[in-house]
Amino acid sequence: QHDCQVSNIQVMQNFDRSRYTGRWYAVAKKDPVGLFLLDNVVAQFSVDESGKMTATAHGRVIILNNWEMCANMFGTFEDTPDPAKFKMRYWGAASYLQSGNDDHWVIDTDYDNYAIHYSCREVDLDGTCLDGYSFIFSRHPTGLRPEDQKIVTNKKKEICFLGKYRRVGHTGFCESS
Ligand code: AZE
Repeated sequence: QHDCQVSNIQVMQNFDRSRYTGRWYAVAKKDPVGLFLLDNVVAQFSVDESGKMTATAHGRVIILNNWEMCANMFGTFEDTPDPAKFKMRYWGAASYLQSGNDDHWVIDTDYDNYAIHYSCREVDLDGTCLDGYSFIFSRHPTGLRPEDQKIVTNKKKEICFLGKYRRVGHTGFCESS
């Protein structure tokens, strides 16, 4: 299953959103075109009383004229027929931050250690992803466990983003805000 067709990408089977709640540290990311979260990216997922998934995230960004700041972001998730595929509406605590509506797919997770997220913003005419982003999340701020690295590498290959990731550093930049 490596034809790189967005429509053929396998996502997490029987995704359980309640087990996905809580804090996830981004350990690697594949960037989209344009402005993006740079590092210190931490996401917190919740499920409300009605079962709807929401999230907050923060990360270091540089906007406008080299203004470095911590972006505090919010996301709400619209369900789709596939339990691991969502539409995420997102916005920043401040109006000058980014907002949008992206796909948000959970490719794989064991809920306790690692998660692989995928979002294709623009599908090319040939069905491959022209502009997309992805986060590798860990429950541990120190990174992925060695036993999870192989799984993650395989999934990066399956979503055709292998070799396009950068490590996400955690320096405590966003911890005070
Ligand atoms: C994600 C985790 C779930 C909640 C949200 C996420 C995405 C956030 C962005 C933020 C971009 C901000 C920029 C600001 C200048 C997937 C990390 C909201 C894409 C570029």
